[in-house]
Amino acid sequence: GEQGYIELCRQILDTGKDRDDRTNTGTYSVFGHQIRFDLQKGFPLLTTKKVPFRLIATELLWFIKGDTNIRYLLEHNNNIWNEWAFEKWIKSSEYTGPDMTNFGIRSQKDAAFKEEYDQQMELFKEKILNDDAFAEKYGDLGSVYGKQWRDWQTSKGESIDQLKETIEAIKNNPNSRRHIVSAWNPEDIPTMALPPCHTLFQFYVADGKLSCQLYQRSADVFIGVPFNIASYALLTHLIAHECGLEVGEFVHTFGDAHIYSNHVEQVNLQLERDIREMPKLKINAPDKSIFDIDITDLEIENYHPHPAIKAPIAV
Ligand code: THF
Repeated sequence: GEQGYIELCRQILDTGKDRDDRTNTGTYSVFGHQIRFDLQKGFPLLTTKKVPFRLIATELLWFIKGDTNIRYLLEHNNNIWNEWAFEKWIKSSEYTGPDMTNFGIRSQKDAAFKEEYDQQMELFKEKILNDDAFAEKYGDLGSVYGKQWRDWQTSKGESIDQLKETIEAIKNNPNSRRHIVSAWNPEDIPTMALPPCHTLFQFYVADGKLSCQLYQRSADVFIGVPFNIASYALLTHLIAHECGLEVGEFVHTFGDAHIYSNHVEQVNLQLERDIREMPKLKINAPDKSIFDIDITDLEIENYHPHPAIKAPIAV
């Protein structure tokens, strides 16, 4: 449960290796770790800081739809993938605004630059929302999660709907050991905005309960992991709902689990806080399929977390 998350944070700060990374932010990291959540005991939205369920749910529904364009997220007031699309835009020959190279790091260190960046980002978002051709070209993140889950391209030019096939297999052959969805497609890695961090997941059915295990190759433990836990817990609930099963466990397995050096202070604050009772998830759509459920069908009850903690995201 949440205690496992807290222990992972402590372990990284106590024993983590100090390493440079792709984003040049610097991290402390451990390799290989596992946390388990019993979904019968409540929905694992962390209570030691407020985690925005609405953003997690709209992102997951976006994956489930097979959508890879941030326009849908922006329409739902969800900004968590903007930086990755924006990066593609500023690197294109059509971009003629001020130099935005390394905008992530620079906007943390330079207030005047941050103002310029915020302005360019607003213009970018407006264009994604209002200009269809622009959105098609620059809103798309390439073959990220939604594409691989719903429309994996084979060498024969066919499409594989991994998510649908896995759900059918859970219904028809629950004991199978092949309920796997992979987002890791070696051929597509070079054309992705970001190679998938949550790489592969597997389902398991026992005693009428559906469990899910995720292998996450790279984990931003302070910002990303609270989102990832809730996202896969929600996916497990939605598939269990679809298949007439109860929920079992969510097992979260990590490769490189890291805390960015500019998150250490925030993590230390979170570690001082006591863990509260887990909230409950309600799916108010008894007969809807997982492919039709929308955000208004989902509700979190009894969520009384400690306040949110702000931190910069590494791009
Ligand atoms: N890159 C990095 N460095 N960390 C990640 O967690 C991450 N992701 C996705 C892709 N690349 C990543 C993006 N997911 C937020 C949360 C999840 C994201 C991106 C950003 C974020 O900013 N969360 C804020 C709240 C934001 C808000 O309220 O609008 C937070 O404080 O939690 C992990 O898969």
